[in-house]
Amino acid sequence: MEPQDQPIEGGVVTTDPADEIAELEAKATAALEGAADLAALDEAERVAFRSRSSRFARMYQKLGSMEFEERRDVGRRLNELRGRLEKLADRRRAELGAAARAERLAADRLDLTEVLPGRLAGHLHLVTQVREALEDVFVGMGYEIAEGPEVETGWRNFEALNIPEDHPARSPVDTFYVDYGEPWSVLLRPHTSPVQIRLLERGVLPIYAVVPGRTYRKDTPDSTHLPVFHQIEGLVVDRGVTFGDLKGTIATFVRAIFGEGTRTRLRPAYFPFTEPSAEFEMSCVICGGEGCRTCAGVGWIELGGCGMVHPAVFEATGVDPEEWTGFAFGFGIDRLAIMRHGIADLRVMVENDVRFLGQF
Ligand code: 2NL
Repeated sequence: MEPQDQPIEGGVVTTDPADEIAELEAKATAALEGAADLAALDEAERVAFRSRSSRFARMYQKLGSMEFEERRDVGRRLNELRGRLEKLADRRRAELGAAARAERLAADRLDLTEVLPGRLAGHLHLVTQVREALEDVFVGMGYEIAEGPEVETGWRNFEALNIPEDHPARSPVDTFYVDYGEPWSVLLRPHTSPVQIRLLERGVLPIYAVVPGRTYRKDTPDSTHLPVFHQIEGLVVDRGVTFGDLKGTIATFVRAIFGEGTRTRLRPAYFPFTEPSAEFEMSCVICGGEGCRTCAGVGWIELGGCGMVHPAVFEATGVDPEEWTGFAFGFGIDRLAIMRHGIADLRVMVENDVRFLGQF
């Protein structure tokens, strides 16, 4: 005799409805959870509570012969049980659906890098390779990589960077504005600095970050300009950061990318978002500083700009300039890539001639 079977007077064996519901639930739960595919789940559902001959349906039919109190009680339990089983079946159906989808995606996967007879193997674009090489160098120095949106607010691109209202970079002659929100309030970022502004706004300090990404300026393409290009900017904010730390960081990454013998120098410059500001240059990759056509005879090649973060940038983003100090730098990844690989013209990067790009 099963424990839930209760003998009652007259020797008739019957079952307490509460025990029967519990047993039904245990069996149905096991069947639903154990269903190995969608067909098995449909069948388990049918047997458990959907079909008219299910045990669930039979218990429902018995309600008609019960006294009012018991009918109300058992009816409520049955309805609650149906709710739980339906939820369980829905969950299992979602699990099985996700598994089937993952299986289908894995089966449909096409390896586009596979070498077809007579074809080149695909590989990362040169700009991506150089970007990843730069990221590796900075990750090795303990920096994090940060990314942000390419469509940004004028505030994060200009006001927060202490760039005055009448600065030429803000005019629609230089910057692509987007017709969204207040006039002139949204644009395609002309540098990656708005991502660093986001890091400062977040207020999690210290910051050691590099920000690589695509940037947009209304430049006519020539050997040194593209309207869509890539930048990487660095931002360090900590207590007691010096200009010497900045110089050492630039010297270190330039040697890592261009070789240990490469020298770097800083020359005074002006940016509204740094003070003091400098341009950084490296010894010419072609002639090593002797003077050649690539470096126009001077032995040095300009890479980018840098400086100590201006207190106005800290103030705009809610960072206390009395407590925190920082440096920042920025340069073009595409320009660095053509320098590193001795390419004379930036435009080859976007012409996408695989006979050219396939060499790298
Ligand atoms: C260049 C010059 C530079 C920065 C970028 C920066 C960012 C923040 C605060 C302060 Cl949030 N500075 N970025 C600083 C100096 C120069 O780039 O010639 N880029 C191609």
